[in-house]
Amino acid sequence: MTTKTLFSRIIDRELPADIVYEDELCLAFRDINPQAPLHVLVVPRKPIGKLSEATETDQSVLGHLLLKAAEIAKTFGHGESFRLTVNNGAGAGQTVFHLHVHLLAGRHLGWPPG
Ligand code: DGP
Repeated sequence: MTTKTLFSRIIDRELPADIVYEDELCLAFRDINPQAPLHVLVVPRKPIGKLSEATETDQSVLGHLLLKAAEIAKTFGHGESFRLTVNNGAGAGQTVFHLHVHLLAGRHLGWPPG
């Protein structure tokens, strides 16, 4: 038996979340620990553990996540200035092993990130 990821449980409405967008391929909800005025996680319904585990068959869903993240940024008035981040692996700060794109906006975002 495989254990559902935390984000699969949110997708299946077993856990609450502040959902801002959903469609047949992805769900987007506010991060529980926001690092910017707008901090949304864009998550594929398919529980890919991390980006480095994605394959060619995931190409369209990966593109979809980026396009939807940009659309969501625009919806919230940040279409011209936002950052997308994918943490891949514990060493890069990944804590939830269900691929997700962080959408951050609404403040100055320094470079390089920490
Ligand atoms: P990462 O470190 O890249 O794996 O990001 C995981 C993010 O998920 C982190 O910013 C906090 C967020 N998070 C963890 N648990 C929950 C939760 O139960 N609900 C929501 N909305 N966000 C969560």
